[in-house]
Order: sequence, then structure tokens, then C-alpha cells
Amino acid sequence: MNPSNIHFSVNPEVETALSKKLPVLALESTIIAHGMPYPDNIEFAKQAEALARKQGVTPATIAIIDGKIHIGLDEKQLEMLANNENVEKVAVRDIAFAVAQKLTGATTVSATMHLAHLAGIDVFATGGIGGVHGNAESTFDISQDLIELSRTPMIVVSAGVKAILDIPKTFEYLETNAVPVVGYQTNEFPAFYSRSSRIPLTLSCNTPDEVVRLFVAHKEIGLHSAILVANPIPESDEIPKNVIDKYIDIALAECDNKNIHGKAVTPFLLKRLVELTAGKSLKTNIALTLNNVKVGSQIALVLSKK
Ligand code: PSU
Ligand code: MN
Repeated sequence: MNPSNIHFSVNPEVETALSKKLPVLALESTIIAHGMPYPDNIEFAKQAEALARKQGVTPATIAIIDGKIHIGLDEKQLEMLANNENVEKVAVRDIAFAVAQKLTGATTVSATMHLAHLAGIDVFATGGIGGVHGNAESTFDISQDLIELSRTPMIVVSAGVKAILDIPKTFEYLETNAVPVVGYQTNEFPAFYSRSSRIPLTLSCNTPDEVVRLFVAHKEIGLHSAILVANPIPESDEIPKNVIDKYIDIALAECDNKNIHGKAVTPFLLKRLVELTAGKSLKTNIALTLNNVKVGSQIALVLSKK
């Protein structure tokens, strides 16, 4: 990134790591501010950063605070994002407005990708990406995450997409937009809370080294999309599909009845699932995201040695 960019504030730890070409892992903040309740969200945020550090990787959680784009947050900033009703949800569409109006916002997958890439970070770990919603043929509700994945060259580690979305349509959309979806030690697209969606993958990698070689070749060939690493939840943390689907149906029906649209849809569904499963979906969400942070850190380590 151009260090004179007046809109950015890169924290000293991340700046040092980037200048020395040490491994850095980007993390999003919408999952903290709009994806999990307080105080579990702040506990999760600290655990994710600690897990990256333990592996020798510098975490860079990204957010916008009073109009400034922050690459890497301190504990006070994380706490403020975790426990504050006035934090906006900022997708890539919303970044310039948040900066111009000096707002405070948590960044989604799309915004985090764009900003991490500008800052020179190549690897990003999250829980689940946004995707094509089930009724997209009438609502046109397709997440900006998919657009950003098609145009920003970096490695994104996720556990697939949850069944609040239409998983087959999301997968088709990624194919149409030429985003390589790589199963990590699997040949199936994972379904977030559970390991299997029954959608077969044609690409898979078994080690961080294989993922890195793929990414290097991808860029050498002049391709500009992201590589989506689909890392299934560990078996011991899975929620069986038939169990979670029941609750998803209830949450989706409520969303429809309450006429919730646009950027409010995903936070509403995530919140209702936590309530309907008495916290089980939250525990699972945290487990799978930490598993992605682990794999993302391993990939960042290998990439930093190239
Ligand atoms: N999926 C999850 N947890 C999340 C999100 C998605 O399992 O917290 C968040 C991510 O920040 C993602 C955003 O980028 O929701 C997608 O929102 P939308 O559907 O409005 O594009
Ligand atoms: Mn949407």
C-alpha cells in the first residue's frame, strides 16, 4: 500500500511485520460486531488473535474508526467494536461513505478483502462468507463478498457457507466468476455447521504448501480473483444438518414475516440462530472460525517464506 494514504492507520506491530515480510493474517470485524453477541464476541476476537500469534503470525483485524481505516486493532478498539450499538456494518460499497462521514464501522468479508489487499496482506481467515440467498430469484440478494472474491487476489479461508444461504447457487456463482474453490483436505464443499453439503469439489489441497503453490501460480498467470480455501469444521464440533436446518427454516420464515431486507438480513439470521439453538450455533461458529485461523496462519507462514 502507499504508506502516505491519509485514510489508513496501520498499527506498529502489523507495519513491522509487513516491512520485514513476516507472516500477517487479516481478520474481519463484522463477525465480531454483527455476527456474535457480547461478551462472547470479544472473547472470540482475543482468542483468534492469540491463536495467530501462537503460531508466529501477526493478526491484523480490520475496521473503520471515526473514518480512519485501521489495519490491526488494540484491545481497547476491539472491545469498543464488540460492545457498541452504533457500529455500522461496512461492506466494500460502504467504505468510502464511512471514511467521508467519519463513521465507525466493522468490515465484512468484501470490505476486509479490499482493505487487506491494499495494505499488502495476502491471507485472510473468517468463519463463513456471504453468498446467494435462497430467494435470490425474487430479491436479487447476492452478497458483495462474491464480487470481491472475483476481483481481489488473495487467499481467503472459510468453512463454506451456512444453509441460511442457497449453497448450490452460491457455488455456481463462484464458478461463473472463476473463483477457484479449493477443498482443504476434502473433496466436498463444506456447509459451515456441518462438514458436508454433498456438492463435490474439483479442486482440493492437502497442505498449506499446496495452497501457497496454487496461489503463486495463479498470480504468475495473471489471474486476479481470490482463492477460496474451503476448510470443513472439525468433526467433533459439527451440528448435524437435520438439526440445524430446522432452526434455519424458523429464522428464515421470521425474516420474511418481519420484512427484513438488504444488509440487515444476515445479522438478523445469525442472531436468531444463536437464540433458537440456545447458544450451540455460537459455540460452533467460534470453533470453526478458530480452525480457519489456524489453517490461515499456517498458510501465511509458508507464503512468507516464498
Ligand atoms: N456469515 C457468517 N458469519 C458472519 C457473516 C457471514 O457465518 O458474521 C458476515 C460476514 O462479515 C460477511 C457478511 O461478509 O456477514 C455478509 O453479509 P451480507 O450477507 O449482507 O453480504
Ligand atoms: Mn445481501
